[in-house]
Amino acid sequence: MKIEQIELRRIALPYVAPFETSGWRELASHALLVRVEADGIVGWGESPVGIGPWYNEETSSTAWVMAQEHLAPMLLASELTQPEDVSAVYARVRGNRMACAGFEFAVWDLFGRATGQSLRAMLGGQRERVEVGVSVGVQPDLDTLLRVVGDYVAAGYQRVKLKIKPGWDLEPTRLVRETWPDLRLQVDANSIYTLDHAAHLAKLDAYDLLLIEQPLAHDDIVDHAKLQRIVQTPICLDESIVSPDHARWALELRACGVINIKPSRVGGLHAARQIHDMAAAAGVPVWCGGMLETGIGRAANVALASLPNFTLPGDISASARYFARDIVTNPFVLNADSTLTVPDAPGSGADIDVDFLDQVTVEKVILRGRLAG
Ligand code: OSB
Ligand code: MG
Repeated sequence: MKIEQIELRRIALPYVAPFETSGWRELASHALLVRVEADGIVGWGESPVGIGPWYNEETSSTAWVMAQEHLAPMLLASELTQPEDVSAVYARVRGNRMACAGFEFAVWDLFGRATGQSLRAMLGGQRERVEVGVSVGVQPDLDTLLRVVGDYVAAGYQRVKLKIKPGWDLEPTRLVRETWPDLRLQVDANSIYTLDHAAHLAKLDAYDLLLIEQPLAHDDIVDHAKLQRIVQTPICLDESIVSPDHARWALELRACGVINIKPSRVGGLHAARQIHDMAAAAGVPVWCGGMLETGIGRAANVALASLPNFTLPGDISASARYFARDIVTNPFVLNADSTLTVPDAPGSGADIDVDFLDQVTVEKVILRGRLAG
């Protein structure tokens, strides 16, 4: 199969509330969307890049440039027999994995729609529903935190993740744990601490947490291995695992007890599945992280999370937790058992709301392959 046409869009889609981590604050999705077309069939993908290089090195602007100057032309020049081929097309690209992932998702979606297979079936997923939780940003004060967490618990979320940073770690965690003794609870530091904080981080062991996510540098594995020997709670790596090789290094060094897999962070679903398989072989559980995706990226995450070693709840909340209105006509809704239902329609199952998408599109460009003959 040859991709005949690629449409790229950058969007600005406001969140229902600002999202604040240890290092940045975001008010809207600035994702790059990729629409691929071949033989009259269409596939959509999302690169959930942020406005600045705060989570990883990519931004909405770098992805926009990469997509037009390199990634779209490379894909248009390639012959594809299966979605996994996209990894080979982009093997020469250094970094820029989120930009690549948007194209890769779109090709999976296209192949699924062309063959009538759901993304879950193509990936080998088994579950019909996946357990999910909610990621709660840094709040202005403890009263607000209790109200926000209380609202999510009341909405049916059975697992909560708190964003932490120095000055907003032990107290918020203790308070939430005391208020909800049985809640499945975990924390995420987004790379703000150093090994000097090891004794401080070990105090989190008192709060019966599922895991402590990415406490140390975004590109570190070795110091996390040292920290895991001091802290009892499983360390979970997010930012540090950008490829299957990085997962292998972390597993060999026992740098973490859990891996957060975000397909966008590792360049796509094929690499994500490889990491899933390696972690399963090592006896390390994984869960699906999120990047505040729209309904397009969310569908890819939900399908991936149906694989067997995704045994911890994902950061894949219902669409309403992020957006007043999503860019799909079939947004994800939370089931009473704190799960989302995995779509079984062909491809990702996401139905694009093109009218609304047009309203939130900031820039759009169409690229075509060289005509045959
Ligand atoms: O570190 O997991 C993270 C959002 C944006 C960037 C990084 C992270 C997050 C989240 C939110 O924690 C997860 C979600 O609900 O999509
Ligand atoms: Mg994280």
